[in-house]
Amino acid sequence: MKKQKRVMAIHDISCVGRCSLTVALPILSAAGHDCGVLPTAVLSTHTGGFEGFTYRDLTQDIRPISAHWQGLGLGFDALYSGFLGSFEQIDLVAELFATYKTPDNIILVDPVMADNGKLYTIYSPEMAKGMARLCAGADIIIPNITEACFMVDEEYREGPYDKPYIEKLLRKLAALGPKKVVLTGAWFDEAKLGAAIYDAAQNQIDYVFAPRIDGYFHGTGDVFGSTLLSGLLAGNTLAQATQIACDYVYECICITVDLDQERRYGVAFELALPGLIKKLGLIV
Ligand code: PXL
Repeated sequence: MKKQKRVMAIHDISCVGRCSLTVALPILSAAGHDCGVLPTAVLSTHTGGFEGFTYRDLTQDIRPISAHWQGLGLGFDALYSGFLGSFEQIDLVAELFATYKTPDNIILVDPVMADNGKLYTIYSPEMAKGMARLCAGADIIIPNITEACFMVDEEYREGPYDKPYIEKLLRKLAALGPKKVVLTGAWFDEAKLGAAIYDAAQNQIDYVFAPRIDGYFHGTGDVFGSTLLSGLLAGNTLAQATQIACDYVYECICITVDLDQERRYGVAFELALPGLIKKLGLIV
C-alpha cells in the first residue's frame, strides 16, 4: 500500500455553511489523505448571505502552533491555504510556506477574497495586494476571475469570456511568481464552464470543462480546490486533477439543485463523495 500523504489545510472554520475547513477536511480525508488543519478564524457562518455572524480571528495562534509542529519535526506533502482571518496572516502564512517548503511538496494557494466582481465585505483592497504577494511563493494558485482581476489590476468582466481575456489573466497571474495557475470560472459558451490551466515553465495552456449550470453556488471554490489537491496527491497530472475537480463540483451542484437546497448553506458535496473516491481509484 502507498504511504499516506499529509496535508496542512489553512482556512477558516465557518461553523455552518459548508465552505473552507468543513469542506476541505472531509474531501481530503475521504480521498485517503492525512489532513491536518490550521484554522485562521472561527465564524458562526460564512460571510456570504448571512447577517450577524460572529468572528474570532486566530492570527495570534499561528506562530505558536507552527513552533510546536517544528518541535515534533513535522513535514507536509502539501500546504493548502484559503480564506485568511486578517491581513497580517498573509505574512504569517508566507512564513509557514518558507518553513515547510521542500523540493517535492506542493504549496497550493487559493487567494480567497472575492467573487462576482466584488471583494468579500470584510476585506479591503489592500488584501488583494497581500494575496498577490502570497501567490508569489506558491507552486499552484487557483483564483477565480474576480480574484485574478483584483490581483493583476485588470478590468473584471462578466462571461462569456474570450481566449485573449482569459490568457492575458493567466500570464499576468504567472508573472506574480507561481509555477502554475488554474483560473476558475472560465466559460466561452452557455453549455460549458471550467478552468484554464497555465504551466509557466512549459508555456502551455489547457482548458477543462464540465456542463455549465447557471447560478451562484456557495463554497464551490473550496470544493474545487480540495478536490484538485486530492487528485494531485493521488498522482494525477494538474490537467487530470482539474478535470476531476470540475466534474465533482458539477455533480455536487446537480445534487443540490435536485434537492432544492438553500444555496447559502453550500452544496451537498457529501452525497457525491462515493463517486469521487471511485474516480480517484480508491474503490472499484
Ligand atoms: O468559500 C469561501 C469562504 C470561506 N470562508 C469564509 C467565507 C467565504 C466566502 O464567502 O465567507 C468565511
